Amino acid sequence: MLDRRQILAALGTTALASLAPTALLAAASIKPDDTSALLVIDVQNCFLPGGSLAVKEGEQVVPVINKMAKGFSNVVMTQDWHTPGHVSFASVHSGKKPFETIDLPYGKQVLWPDHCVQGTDGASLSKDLSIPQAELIIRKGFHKDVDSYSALLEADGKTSTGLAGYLKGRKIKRVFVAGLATDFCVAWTALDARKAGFEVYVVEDACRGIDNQGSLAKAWADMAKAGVKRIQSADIAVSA
Ligand code: VGL
Ligand code: ZN
Repeated sequence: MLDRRQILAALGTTALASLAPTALLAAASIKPDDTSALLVIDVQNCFLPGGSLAVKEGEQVVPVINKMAKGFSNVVMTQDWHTPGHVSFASVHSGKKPFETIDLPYGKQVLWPDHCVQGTDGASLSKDLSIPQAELIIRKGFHKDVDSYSALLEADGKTSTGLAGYLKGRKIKRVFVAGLATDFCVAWTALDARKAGFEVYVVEDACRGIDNQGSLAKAWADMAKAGVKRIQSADIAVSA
């Protein structure tokens, strides 16, 4: 993607006059700074083609995220990291199938195929991610009886993962969220980051959703209501 300066140089002043100014300003208008962090959510083998909870087109987020990450000096990645026999697995609830729900002490829980079991290949981050500067990998969902879609707060709504404290300690004010899946871990992370006081952007083309019973539309509606900004990767300048 050309940045504004390159476009100006390429067009020259005559051609430029014929272009609407808004078209120029729309390109790469957001410049991540030292108070910005990219959160790369759960780009793990289980959520990619061939994985036990493969997200449709999940692999397509990888090149988009790799490119976008070049614009960030702060990158945090997350890893869904469940115990064997985790409470979110349909296989541990007799008579229940994946994508059905049950009531747990902390609320409604969608049940999933077994996925992202600690130390397994399925739980590994995609080998195609190329973000050498990533400074922290935060694991979540490691308490056997509590799920954690959010990278900040477990599903009981009170157990912190420590990520908000980390980001605040590093003076981060804006977070950009990308990865898998839009309607679960990305959305819950974005909503909790808003609650924790961060300015939050979700990069739509750097995410893919599961969309179980309308969950994708609901997630976008909840995020809009909470003041999460929905952007595209092209809106972000690659050089910080
Ligand atoms: C996720 C379902 C179960 C996600 C994690 O990363 O969005 N979804 N565990
Ligand atoms: Zn999970």
